Amino acid sequence: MPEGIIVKGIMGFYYVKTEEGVYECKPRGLFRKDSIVPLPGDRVVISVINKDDKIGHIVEILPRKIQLIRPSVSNINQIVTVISVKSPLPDLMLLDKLLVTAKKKGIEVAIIVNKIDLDEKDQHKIFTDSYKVTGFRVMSLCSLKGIGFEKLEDVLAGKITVFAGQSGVGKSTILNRIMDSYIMETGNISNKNDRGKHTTRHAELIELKTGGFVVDTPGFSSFELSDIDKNELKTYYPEFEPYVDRCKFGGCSHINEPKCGVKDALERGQLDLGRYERYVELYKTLENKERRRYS
Ligand SMILES: Nc1nc2c(ncn2[C@@H]2O[C@H](COP(=O)(O)OP(=O)(O)OP(=O)(O)O)[C@@H](O)[C@H]2O)c(=O)[nH]1
Ligand SMILES: [Mg+2]
Ligand SMILES: [Zn+2]
Repeated sequence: MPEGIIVKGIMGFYYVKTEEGVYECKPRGLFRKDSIVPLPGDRVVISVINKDDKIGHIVEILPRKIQLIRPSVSNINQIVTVISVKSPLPDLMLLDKLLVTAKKKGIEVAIIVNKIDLDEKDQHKIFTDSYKVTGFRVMSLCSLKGIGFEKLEDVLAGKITVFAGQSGVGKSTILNRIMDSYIMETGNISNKNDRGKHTTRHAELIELKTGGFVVDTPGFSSFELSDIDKNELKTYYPEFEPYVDRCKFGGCSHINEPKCGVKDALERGQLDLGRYERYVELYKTLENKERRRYS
């Protein structure tokens, strides 16, 4: 029986890409009983009902490596987080929360700074510099003029990548340009809300010419960390790692403790102050949440 990957699911039908093409499949009754819902990204085994019409049944879902809730996809290897220099201005707190979440799930991350054509004062350098110390890959892009895409295509090749970030930063424009065609709807924020577009959109894996898939997502304006303990937060900041050996106290949170390697590095200008301040803010938010839960 052929194996394949679910590229999208609509109204109970799943489109499974196999070596012999894309099959339209219904899940066998079995899954419904176990309340397992197939997801885009799932590797599945199908039984072929009609080879010419490409109709089949999903008979087995292979074990999931990773599952995201929003968007609802499985087995992704990479998140590309997009910010723009301007319109909208970057919400770096939102970006950091996404980076923390990806680290926690063990998913690779790259950052795109888009709309560099709107950059008057080389602001994008401020963002790229402050995130270069994190070790995450940072790329500057102008998706309108097609600048910076060679590097991006390298980063995407062979992987399943989700694009995420605020509304209006240019995620869909970037994907349309990569695909060389108009696949995703783009536009300004107010138009979209009028049409209520986001409510009906399904996550879909779009196959790249270079191998691999990309998934567009609707932008969001807020995002909460979940399942993260305040004491584990620091482990998702890769740039702290070279300095934690110099902290006097084991389990140092790098906030109030004396003789802290991270704070020393910060004073020497080896770490980015904004990133650190947002770390402290996130830590306090998690601390308050935990306090409320235990009182
Ligand atoms: N100046 C400039 N505008 C851009 C660029 N990339 C995208 N835009 C514009 O930004 C607007 C929003 O782009 P979209 O691609 O729809 O943004 P999105 O991130 O997909 O937004 P959501 O789907 O709401 O999350 C559109 O009007 C685009 O034409 C760019 O590099 N430079
Ligand atoms: Mg979009
Ligand atoms: Zn410390």
